Amino acid sequence: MAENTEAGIKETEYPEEIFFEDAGYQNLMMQYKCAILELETKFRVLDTEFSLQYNRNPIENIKTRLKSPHSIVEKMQRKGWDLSVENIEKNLSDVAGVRVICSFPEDIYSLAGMLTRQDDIVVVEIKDYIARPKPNGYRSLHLILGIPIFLSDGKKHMRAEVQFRTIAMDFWASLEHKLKYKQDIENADVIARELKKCADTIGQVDNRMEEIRKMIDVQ
Ligand code: 0O2
Repeated sequence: MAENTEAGIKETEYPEEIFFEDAGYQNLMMQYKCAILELETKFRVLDTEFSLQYNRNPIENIKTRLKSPHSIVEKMQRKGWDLSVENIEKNLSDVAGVRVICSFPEDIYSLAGMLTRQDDIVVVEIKDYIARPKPNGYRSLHLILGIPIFLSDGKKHMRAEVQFRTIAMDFWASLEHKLKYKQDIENADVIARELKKCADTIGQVDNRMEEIRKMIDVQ
């Protein structure tokens, strides 16, 4: 908030705080929350049906998050976009985020296929970091989707990011994310090399576990 001083009106250090209290921003965030709810329900329905068909649950866990005001400001500044409700909606695809943790790599592609074949879902972009891991070893399947939400005054399509990972990929990514934000780390390249080795091992273990499950399934 701006404050009066002897020298006159002093600019606030955090003018964004006013923006984030704005009704337009709050309304947009409410809509993203609805998109998260819609997606989460779709995944729970698919998991329930899959478990009856195959006698196991492909989804270990679903995590959802609304991008924090701090992360929104950071990304808008990094990309050079002015902070406005319109610009957030137009440019950011990951304000609504859903992370689906699966048991096996094959489940990721089955679930992604089942979801994207639904006729109310629009596929905006697919980034397959499992088929093509990032140079640091990061693995995950990212989908940017358009999903309808039904409000009192009609239907609206919202964009959302879905990340699919196995338990092992998620373990790696969570740890790597924490380490990345540590300041003044010594031996950064040694650590990066070790993380890459772990990521590759994890990729192999995921595939071997899937083979073992298939061997058990045929019995
Ligand atoms: P948070 O807190 O997870 O939401 P940009 O978002 O512009 O940097 P882009 O192309 O949109 O780039 O990103 P991309 O590749 O689709 O990845 C976006 C998200 O994927 C990240 O969100 C992470 O959640 C995850 N991710 C991508 N690469 C890595 C990685 O190397 N390590 C880990 N641990 N996670 C990764 P945010 O924005 O970082 O934040």
